[in-house]
Order: sequence, then C-alpha cells, then structure tokens
Amino acid sequence: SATPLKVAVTGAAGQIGYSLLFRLASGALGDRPIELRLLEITPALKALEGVVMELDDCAFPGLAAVEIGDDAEKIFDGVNLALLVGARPRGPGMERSDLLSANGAIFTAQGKALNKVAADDVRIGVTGNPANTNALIAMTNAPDIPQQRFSALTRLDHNRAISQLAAKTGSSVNDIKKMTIWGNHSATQYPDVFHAEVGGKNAFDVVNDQAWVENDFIPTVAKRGAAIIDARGASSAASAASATCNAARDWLNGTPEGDWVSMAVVSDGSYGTPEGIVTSFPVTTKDGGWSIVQGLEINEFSRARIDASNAELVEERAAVTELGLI
Ligand code: NAX
Repeated sequence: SATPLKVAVTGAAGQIGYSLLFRLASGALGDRPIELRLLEITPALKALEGVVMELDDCAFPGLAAVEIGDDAEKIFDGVNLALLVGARPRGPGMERSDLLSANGAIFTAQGKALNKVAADDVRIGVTGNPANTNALIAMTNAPDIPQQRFSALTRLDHNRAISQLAAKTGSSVNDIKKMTIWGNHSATQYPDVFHAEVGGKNAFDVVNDQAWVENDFIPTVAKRGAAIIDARGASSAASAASATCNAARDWLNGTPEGDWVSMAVVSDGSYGTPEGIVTSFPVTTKDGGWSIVQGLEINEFSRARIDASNAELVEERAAVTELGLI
C-alpha cells in the first residue's frame, strides 16, 4: 500500500489538537495512510501521551504510526505536511510586542528546523496566532523551502462566512461558492460577498442589502472568535481543527471546478497588495500548488477594507523586523 503521508502537528496536546488529531487519523486528508509526528513543549508531553493512548484506542485503520517529542528537528524529520498549531496565547498584561516576540521565538526555531529536516515536498500550514505573521516568520527562516509552501489559515473565517451567507439567504452551504476572505486573520479581515455566488447567482444581488453586509455580515464573521469565547468560555477549537483539515486537504488534492477557497499566502502584489506579506486571497489549488484567482473587479467598498487589513499586516511585518525575527 501507499507510503504514509508524514504529518507534523505542533501544539498537539492543546484544544485544537484534541480535535485535529482524530480528524486527521480518521481520513480527513484522503485515503492515503498517515503517520502523525506530534510536537509539544516538554511540560505538555505527559498530557500528549494521554492523547496518543486515545488515538491508539480508536484503532484507526489509516493511522500508520505516531511519534511525539519536544525536539522540532526530530519531529519534523521527513514530514510532507506540517500543521503549526501551537503558539503562545496573549497573557494578562502582555503587550503586543511581547506576544510577537514570544511567538517569534517559536516560529523562527520551527522555520529553521523545517528548513533543515522536512521532506522536499513539504507544505506548511500555520493555524497558531498571529497566524499570518507567524507564517511570514517561519517562511523567512526557511530560505531553502519555496515561499509558496507556506500558508496561514483563513479557512475558518471562510467557512464562517459561508455559513452566515447560507443562513441569510435560506440556502444550503453547498449552494455557496466563491467566498473570499481578504487580508489578515484578525478583526480587520474582509469577508467579500461581491464575488460570491448563491445557487449560481451573484451573492450581493441575491442579498441586495448593503446595510446587512456592512453592519451584520462583516462584523459577525470578523468577531466570531470572540463570540465563541463568550458563549463557550474557551476559544474555537473543533471548528478551527475542521478548517485546518479542509485547508490541508484542498491544498494537497485540489479545489473543485467552479469554486475557490481562501488561503493566506505570500503576496506577489496581486490586487495591489504589498508584496511579500502573507495575506489572504481567493485561490484555486491543483497538484499541490495554489494560484491566486486573477481578474476580479474590486469595488471601492472592498478596496478600502482590503487595504486596511493589509496595512495591519505591513505594520506587523515592521514590528517583527524591528525585533530581528525576520
Ligand atoms: P491551546 O493553548 O489549547 O494549545 C496550544 C498548545 O501549543 C499547548 O498545548 C502548548 O503547550 C503548545 N505549544 C506552545 N508552544 C509550543 C511550541 N514551541 N512547540 C510546540 N507546541 C507548543 O490553544 P488552541 O486553542 O489549541 O489554539 C492554538 C492556536 O490556534 C492559538 O494560537 C490560537 O490563537 C490559534 N487559533 C487560530 C485560528 C485560526 O483560524 N487561524 C482559530 C482558532 C484559534 O484561535
């Protein structure tokens, strides 16, 4: 049978990990068996051993092997896919620059380790926040890995936007196509209905309600993470794991004809976006590569929002440059 796909997951003992590992092991990426390689910090290894006991107890037919550890160079050895979920959350009294340096330390080290030991075909998806800038840091610290192999997760935002639009239009999520999240995975992100489709019709024409787009749809999607924390007392985990699987599966296996997905990838300047930042675009994927959907007309309303979110990413890049992380 096929050689297993080697999949690294960092922060594997965390909340997202607790959903993600079981989805991956039960075939979320496809039929090919997988080997899980799980990275944690030393104090979390015992908890991770417990999670591995549960993975064993599922007797997943497609799970070929599991390895755990706290040494990135060992865990990333030969990996074809690295899902970087583990990150340092913002603690009380922590300044933004503290957060950036704490995560900078993690993502410089992991970028370097991937550069050294990952498989030649490695693809790296960053879920840990601040995801776009963490991806930029890892990418910059892995000069031998093509920049196109790094992506930050905006698929959860994309899925949230699809769900909101389906609810508003009384349609099924299956009828929603061509949703786009532009910019940063943060409150400045811009979920764009102007190019989306509902049952083959332009979504904005179907909704025909600018006030809903501005005052309801955009803030609901952009602030959904906070709403979940409010309700659940903990941040989104199962939905973030699900989106992480969706993003990896589509990257490896391709997007369906007539649709696209949102991925934060290194900018080539498309749509007037500053080159070199990791920002979300509409993309199609094929044969393990992605390309930015070209030729969309950007109206004035969208322009202002895309520019504002990208300006935030340029600021984050300046901050991590200042800190010497890239
Ligand atoms: P948890 O705090 O439950 O888990 C994080 C895990 O990472 C912990 O077990 C910790 O020990 C581990 N870790 C810390 N430093 C590490 C290192 N250097 N190497 C390996 N592991 C390390 O957080 P969880 O709820 O699982 O969220 C993980 C990350 O995802 C957070 O940064 C969170 O903000 C981010 N999210 C991103 C989303 C997205 O859409 N891009 C949405 C969900 C989530 O908020």
